[in-house]
Amino acid sequence: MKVLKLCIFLVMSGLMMAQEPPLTFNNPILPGYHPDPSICRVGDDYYLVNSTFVWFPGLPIYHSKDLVNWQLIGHAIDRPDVVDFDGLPDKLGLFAPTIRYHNGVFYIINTCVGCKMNFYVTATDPAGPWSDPIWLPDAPGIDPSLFWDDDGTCYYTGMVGVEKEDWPTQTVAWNQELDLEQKKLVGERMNLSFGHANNASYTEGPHIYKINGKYLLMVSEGGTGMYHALTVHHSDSINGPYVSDYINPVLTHRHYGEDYPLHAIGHGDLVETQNGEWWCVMLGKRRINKETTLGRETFLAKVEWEGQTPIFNPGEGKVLMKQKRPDLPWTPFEKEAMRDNFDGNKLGMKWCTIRTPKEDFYHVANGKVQLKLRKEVMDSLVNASVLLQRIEHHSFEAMTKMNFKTSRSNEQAGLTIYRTNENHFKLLKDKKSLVLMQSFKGEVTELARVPYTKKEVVFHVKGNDLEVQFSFGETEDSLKPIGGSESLVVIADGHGNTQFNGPGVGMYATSNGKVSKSYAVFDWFEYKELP
Ligand code: 6LW
Repeated sequence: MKVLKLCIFLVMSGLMMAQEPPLTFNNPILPGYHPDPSICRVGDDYYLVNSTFVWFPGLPIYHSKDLVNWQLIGHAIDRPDVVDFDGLPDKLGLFAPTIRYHNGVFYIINTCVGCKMNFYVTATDPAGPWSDPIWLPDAPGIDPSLFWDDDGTCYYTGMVGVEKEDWPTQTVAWNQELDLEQKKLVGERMNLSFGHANNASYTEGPHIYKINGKYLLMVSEGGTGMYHALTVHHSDSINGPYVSDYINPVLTHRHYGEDYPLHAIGHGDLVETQNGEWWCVMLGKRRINKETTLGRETFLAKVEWEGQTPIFNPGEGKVLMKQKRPDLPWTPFEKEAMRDNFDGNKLGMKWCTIRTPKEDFYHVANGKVQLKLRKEVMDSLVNASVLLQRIEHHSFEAMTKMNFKTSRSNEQAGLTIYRTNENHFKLLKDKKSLVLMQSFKGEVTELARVPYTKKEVVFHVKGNDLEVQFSFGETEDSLKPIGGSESLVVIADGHGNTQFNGPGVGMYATSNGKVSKSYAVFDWFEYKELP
């Protein structure tokens, strides 16, 4: 009996040890294409939103209880009729958002660049439904934020260029009262800050906080690349004057030089936990040999105060890839299965398309996705029949099983890695072959072609840092390479790519400009991080 009790004790202890929350967390907290983060807290719950440009649905809302484990709970822009991305290049669309909570209502304020500009949406449930956009035609510039003062007045804080630049790329952070009853800006517009540096470029991403009765304005400056930085400015009045903190920049990686593996740190938003800690989410770019293939990701850093001055990771002064996690209840969410078997009657929330769909082009039934072949191609600035999920790791593999046969030479379907309409890979099945194609700066190259006429095919892609290898087979156990080791520089920042968005991997079907009644049927899609 004693032995049995000892065994039970050891097993239980093992289980308890197994569930012991970690002491640290790893950055990025949201890997892959998660730029321009904004965060708010409601009680013990945290909500975070990112920019998404022409991905649809847009403005993903993530929920967390511990600032480390995040769960996608919805999108603020998820109805095709509320915004129109048609004709927009991949670098335009939904720029930096801000999420805030006031008197029982969630607000997300944002800019649809190239499509009616500044607007806000509201919801009582952050998972949605969100309201239709309330457009603010009088609000210039981008990067809007909201702040409620103690007297209940709501202020719109934004950034805009200046008419007569005293230095190149000079911009200004400004604010103005937002009358939420009339749903418009009212009163005088006030310039708050041109940034800290006397040649601060792209002062943007402004947020106002009121801490111990003083107003703190935090902005980004330097632009969303090598010189990105966070600076803070103080005032006793909401409309200023704002005095720059001597410690500026309070956070940057620009002084670490070109070879540092984490750069472009900036575009931050502060949050105070229910336990009185302060943390900041911000964007950053991880680099391999100076290349950024995953886009701008979301990072987390501790903030402590010395008077009115925020000190980021005291003693370190930089974003850390691992650090002591926030003093919050460890709350992991159930991980999604690596293989999406397309159960149910709709796609999981991680799936997006490019630009606003004008018609239903897929449906989910009987554990399959039926992707309609349409005339539209992903090389054009339209919504084609493409479904993507974010690539979130430098070492990953993706695989899908497709059922598609055609007698028409214009019909194709298969697997894609997509960054922009001009920079992507396609591994497609057509009338009698499988063809691997690369589009780089708009130049299309056929990398490989193999004869293939069977109805079913499994496509596979494996990414490892800057290399990628595509494969195919009748089953996932009989994969053979197609093409050689190709370069993921095709989807890296620069090289014709916007640095704003990020890469996705997924499914694509097209009839290349001709009418078609065909469908490509996908049984499952698998994505996983490789060790
Ligand atoms: C965003 C601006 C920025 O609106 O890039 O990194 C723009 N910061 O603040 C697009 O992401």
